[in-house]
Amino acid sequence: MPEGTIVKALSGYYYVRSSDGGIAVRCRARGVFKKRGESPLVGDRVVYSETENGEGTITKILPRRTELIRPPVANADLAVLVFSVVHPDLNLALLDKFLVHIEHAGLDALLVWTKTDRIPEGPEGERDRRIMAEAQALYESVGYEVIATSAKRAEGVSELASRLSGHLSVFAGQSGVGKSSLLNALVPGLSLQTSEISEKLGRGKHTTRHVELVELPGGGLIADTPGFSQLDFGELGIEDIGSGFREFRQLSSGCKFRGCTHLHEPGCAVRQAVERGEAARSRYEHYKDFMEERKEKPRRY
Ligand SMILES: Nc1nc2c(ncn2[C@@H]2O[C@H](COP(=O)(O)OP(=O)(O)OP(=O)(O)O)[C@@H](O)[C@H]2O)c(=O)[nH]1
Ligand SMILES: [Mg+2]
Ligand SMILES: [Zn+2]
Repeated sequence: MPEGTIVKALSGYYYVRSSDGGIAVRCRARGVFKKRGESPLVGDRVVYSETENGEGTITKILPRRTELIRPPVANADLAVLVFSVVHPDLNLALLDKFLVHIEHAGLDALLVWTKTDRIPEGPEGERDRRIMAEAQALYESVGYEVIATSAKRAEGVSELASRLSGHLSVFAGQSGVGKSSLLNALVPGLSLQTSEISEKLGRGKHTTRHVELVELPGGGLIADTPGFSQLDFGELGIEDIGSGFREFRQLSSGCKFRGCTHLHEPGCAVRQAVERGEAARSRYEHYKDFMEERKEKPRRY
């Protein structure tokens, strides 16, 4: 039976591209997956059988290397967290939350700022430029790569293209930050739908409604995904939150107590580093908020 990769999921159908290329076959999933609580994801390697009408049935999902639930993509090795610097404003709490999920799922992360062209030139744009530069310095100090882009002016796009080459990446970010626009800039001839954000509400209109893999000219695949603004900790345990902060994970070997939550314990190396200005207070504040939120919403089973 043929093997292939799910390149798109839409309205209960999965579009599977066979290993030898060609157009994708529209497939249903076998009912047994649902019964087992499994669901095929874009990026999955699958075995399928062809039915007489030119469609197919997915019969088996091959083991996954990675799995992300939000956005739902299998086998990606790089998450591209897309954040606009303005319209909507940079949301670093949401960024840290994404990072916790990405670290837990074992993907590498790349941070991309978008819409740099929308910062006004001159003194009017000074504040936004400072916020952007400080955020870049902060996340680079933690060990993440950051690329600032403008899809409109095609700035940072070739740098991004070379970073993505050879990877299966997934774009993630709020609605309206410019994920689809960036993909259109990366792939000549591609025309994914995009739409203006609501200036009144300051957020996007959920234009992209499904997950789809796009081939990059320089090699590699990237998944465009629907934007979202809410993200909970779902299946993550309380200890996963601390380990989702790279610098805390490193520092925690210096905490006096094993299993230190970095909240109240004496001799906490994380809190000491924050006090000394060696770890970012903003990240620590988000950590505390997340711990609080996680306690209020117990684990989902
Ligand atoms: N000025 C400027 N506008 C941009 C840029 N990138 C995207 N936009 C605009 O931002 C709006 C939203 O862009 P989309 O690409 O639809 O955003 P998205 O992240 O795909 O949104 P969803 O599909 O809803 O998740 C559109 O009006 C784009 O033209 C940019 O670099 N500069
Ligand atoms: Mg989109
Ligand atoms: Zn500690």
